[in-house]
Amino acid sequence: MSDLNKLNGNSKDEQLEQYRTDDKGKKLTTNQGLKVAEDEFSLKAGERGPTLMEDFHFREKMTHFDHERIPERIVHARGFAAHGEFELYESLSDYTKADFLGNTSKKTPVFVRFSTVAGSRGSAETVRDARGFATKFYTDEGNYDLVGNNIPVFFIQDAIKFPDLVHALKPEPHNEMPQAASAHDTFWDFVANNQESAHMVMWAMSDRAIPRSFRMMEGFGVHTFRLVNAEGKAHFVKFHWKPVLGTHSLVWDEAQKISGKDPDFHRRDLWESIENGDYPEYELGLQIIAEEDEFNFDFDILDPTKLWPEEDVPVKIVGKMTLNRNVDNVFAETEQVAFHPGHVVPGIDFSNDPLLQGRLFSYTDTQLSRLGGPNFHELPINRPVCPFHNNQRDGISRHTINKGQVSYHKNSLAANTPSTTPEAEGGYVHYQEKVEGRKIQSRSESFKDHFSQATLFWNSMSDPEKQHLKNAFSFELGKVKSKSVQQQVVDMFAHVSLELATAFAEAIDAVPPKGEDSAVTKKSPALSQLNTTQSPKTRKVGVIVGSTISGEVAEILQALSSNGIQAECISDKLGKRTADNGAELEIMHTFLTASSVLFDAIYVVGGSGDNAMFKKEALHFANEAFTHYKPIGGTHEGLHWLKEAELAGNPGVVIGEGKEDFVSSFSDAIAVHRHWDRQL
Ligand code: HDE
Repeated sequence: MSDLNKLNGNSKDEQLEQYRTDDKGKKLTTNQGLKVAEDEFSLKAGERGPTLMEDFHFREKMTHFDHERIPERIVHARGFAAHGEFELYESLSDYTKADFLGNTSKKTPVFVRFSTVAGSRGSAETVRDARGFATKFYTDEGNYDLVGNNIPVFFIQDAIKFPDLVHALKPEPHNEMPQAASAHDTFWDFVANNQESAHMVMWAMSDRAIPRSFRMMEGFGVHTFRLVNAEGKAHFVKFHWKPVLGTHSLVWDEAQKISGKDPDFHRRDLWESIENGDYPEYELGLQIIAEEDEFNFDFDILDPTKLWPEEDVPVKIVGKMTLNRNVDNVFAETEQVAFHPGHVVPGIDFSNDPLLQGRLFSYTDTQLSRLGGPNFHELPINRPVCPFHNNQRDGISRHTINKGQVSYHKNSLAANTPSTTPEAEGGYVHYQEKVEGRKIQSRSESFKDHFSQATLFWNSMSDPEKQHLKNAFSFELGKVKSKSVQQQVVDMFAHVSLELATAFAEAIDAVPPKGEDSAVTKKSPALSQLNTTQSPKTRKVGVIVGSTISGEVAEILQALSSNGIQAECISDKLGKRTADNGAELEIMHTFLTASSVLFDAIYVVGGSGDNAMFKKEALHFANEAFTHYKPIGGTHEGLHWLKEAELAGNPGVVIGEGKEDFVSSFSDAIAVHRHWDRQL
């Protein structure tokens, strides 16, 4: 991390600075501060004798090591995080009294952790899964956590079913397979027998579940929350994060190959972008519904399996979050951060969504075993930047030294302090919603339509996206062993789309569905990724260069870089190469260390003196990129090779003699991201 980014007036960063330590250049000591003279050999009775118990340094070092691990998160174990800040474009004080949403002159420090859901802590990152998108805002009124996902709906409607969902999704207990995958019997058995999952399953089988980058995915608060203004007036709200670079995905074959070639693909991408100064940016959007309009929709706004179509309830863009600093220590920050949807500030409140209500219990509870006790709020990453005082005391690993004799409320010995704060002065008061009813355990009638929005999602997809859905269902159910479960899923998704269910029924040799297709014809264009922002910025191009390099290539790479594109050279060996105009190029990868799947585009230059093996390797990169619909460029020798291989002439394959034309056409092709109109 560059020191320039540190201590830039960011109050969380300043607070963390007190806890940072740098061991470089220091003397090695025990944890008691004793200088250590020997760290390579334990204390033994004689050169070849047994180790002695009195070797306190050995014991301390080994004991600490033995206890280095903590339980991984029960879900969202595999994650990566970064620091940043949030700026507000316009005051929302008409809707909420939350200071960080009212005051446009403030920059609020944030910490964001992205994650997969199903896999364990060491699993690959490009698996098919929802992604967690959890943001901690360190506001002056306390921490506010927006603990969301990159999919706007959820599998279940009531929190009581979460343990069942997760048991079904996680590796099967008798043989602990498969890791980080939903393609197995128990998951699909759960789906077929809990049909409220239909809508989220559509998202999970779509390209949304294989994002290209954490920087290129949307975030959603999922539940309906409440904004409450200073007059006590409330509105329902849904939160969105919109990535400035647009929402982009991998293709499934590529995602699986990346899992082997670079299981850290997403964290590497985030880490390197921040190190390069290409700071990931997301705009905050709000969908707002007046309380009096609660019942004006053909779905229940409390149902977390439903989204609010953006065409019906527009997303109001209100601010921007920029991630500009990597962590110093992944364990201390990313692993120990504790999010909780119940961490709110005045002006933000809950709705009666039964999934949200259950989450409000689970998130503190889980930290007690994960972080070992009730004092996890004292860990540096979790501390608010504003002061905090109460009568909570003691417990495992208490850091705070509370002075004084009083630790109870009410008291006279400390003049009844710490004292409560009236609402008008910033005390949190729960929204006084009128609630009455019988105690019942049932599903509301208004939560019983499981398929209309699943069909809305299907209807909104472009042709390539529909094909990807068919392929994903065919893949996942192709891995399911139970014929009965396969058939149940076919019959279930016939309610969503006959075309979809018929396609995967054929692929898995199940009985094709019969009956009427869904009557839902509505579409929401905002759901298709074909309608997202297209930009070549920060795209990574693998440039295949040979032993001799024309000076023009160095100029082309320079011009691509001025369009925000990152070019990295690949060849048969590492090292520096000098182009014929004297420019120096660094070969960062070889055919062994790189793979086309790690790049957004491939540019083949080649070299006249290169042998047949070199050309074969170069074309292997180009051909694989072609099957993943990626932009391909060719100049110099590469131009002829792409022609010979019959790749030239296809959509998204740019060959060029002239530098200017090539750079602009190739940059445009890169901005498109994937060329679906290619005939494979
Ligand atoms: Fe979570 N979830 N969840 N979840 N969730 C956890 O909390 C839970 C749900 C989400 O980067 C756990 O600290 C229940 C929806 C994210 O640290 C746990 C239910 C959404 C993260 C938990 C849900 C999420 C978690 C595990 C159903 C999107 C990772 C570790 C009622 C809005 C946060 C932890 C991080 C983590 C419980 C459903 C998002 C066990 C009971 C819906 C992003 O408390």
